Amino acid sequence: MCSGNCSVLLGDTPSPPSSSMTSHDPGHSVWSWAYAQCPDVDECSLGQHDCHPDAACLNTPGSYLCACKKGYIGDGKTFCERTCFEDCVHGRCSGPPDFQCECELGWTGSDCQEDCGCFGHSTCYQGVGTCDHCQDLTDGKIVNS
Ligand SMILES: [Ca+2]
Repeated sequence: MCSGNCSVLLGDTPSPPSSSMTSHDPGHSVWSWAYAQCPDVDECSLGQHDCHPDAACLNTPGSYLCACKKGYIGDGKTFCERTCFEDCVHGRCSGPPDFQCECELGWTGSDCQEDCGCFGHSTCYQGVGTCDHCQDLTDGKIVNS
């Protein structure tokens, strides 16, 4: 880990040229590379990360990120706890043991993103457009959709 200007010596020579050390000088051999920043280390592929076993490692310039895998939530390093696999858009996660989305009234689908088509007045466990329960004078299939 280094900060600021970073030079990496490539040639094994006791006395590199005094001033010009870039690789673009014609006729000169390459003594070193000078980087405004250190070349990035891919901590992920090198296994030099401390991501949680249930997290994915994402290499970034100068660092890396840890993100819990889909279906887990946490900081990616110290903990990744299981949650619903889907984001419950119009609902909430049931938690253990099932970790299924529990949809708000009128929404369905594994991620509660499908509108039942019941104007928010009914569940539709038999499918979109079939309102299960009579609430606020809605029942049965929608005829004008
Ligand atoms: Ca990196």
